[in-house]
Amino acid sequence: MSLELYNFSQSTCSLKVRLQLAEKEITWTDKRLISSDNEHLSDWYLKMNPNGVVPTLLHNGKPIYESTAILEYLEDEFRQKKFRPTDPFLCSQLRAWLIFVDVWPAPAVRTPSFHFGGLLEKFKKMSQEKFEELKEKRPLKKEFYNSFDKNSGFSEKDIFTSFSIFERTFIRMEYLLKEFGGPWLMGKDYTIGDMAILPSIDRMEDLGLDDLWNKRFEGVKHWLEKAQTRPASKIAFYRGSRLSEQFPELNLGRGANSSVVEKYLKSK
Ligand SMILES: N[C@@H](CCC(=O)N[C@@H](CS)C(=O)NCC(=O)O)C(=O)O
Repeated sequence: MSLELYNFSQSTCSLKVRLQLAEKEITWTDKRLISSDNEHLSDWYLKMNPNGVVPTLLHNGKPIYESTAILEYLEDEFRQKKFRPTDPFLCSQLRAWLIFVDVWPAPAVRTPSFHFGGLLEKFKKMSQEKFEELKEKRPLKKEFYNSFDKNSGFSEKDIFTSFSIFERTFIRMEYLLKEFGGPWLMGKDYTIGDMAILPSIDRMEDLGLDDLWNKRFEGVKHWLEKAQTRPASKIAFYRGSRLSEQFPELNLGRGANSSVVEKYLKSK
């Protein structure tokens, strides 16, 4: 059996799958790409993943892409240690949540990641010509790369929109925790629903934006602490996979951008 994961160390979408592989204790090969090398835009990679993004799972030579599709695939293929409910109603609730994550917080986390997390650094060093060339090569992300200035990042309006999407996410999480009785989003069992959102909220914390939920969404705060301390989370978030570790000069980490959050909360 061969199982390879093409991924970036810091990528929130890759982390969803790394969390699940660690939880299920599956042996896999780390095909780690470096985002600034742009190998994910090369012809050989686009043959496996026409979207030109990570992650891609290669299982016995078959490429599986879209992180949520990978989570479901691994549940179907590797039955040991299940992280999806068997009850059809609960399963429908889980799927609705996975769709919510893909539509709202997963794309929204890119704005603060690029703006505060050092991801702009590689573009600052790149010529405008090269930047334009790579933008054209991106099968799905051209519009996103058009929406920011490669030297100064995003507008305050875009950043605040991302924050309000996270608030919407926290409201939904508080609802799920209450509805199914916790401690996890789907009730007593940890599922791929928790793994799907953990990397995005961990990222917001790493960017120092945790005042968005501290003191305001207690359920989310406790859920995050509990999820981060799972042994599998420690494996997936290995040293060097967080932006605060990749860009120590930015002094990221809890509370680092609390003044931005304060401004946002006052503006509401
Ligand atoms: N919906 C996709 C999104 C994948 C995605 O956007 N991946 C990012 C890293 S988290 C990426 O590869 N970015 C490359 C780029 O922007 O060129 C999934 O969940 O797999």
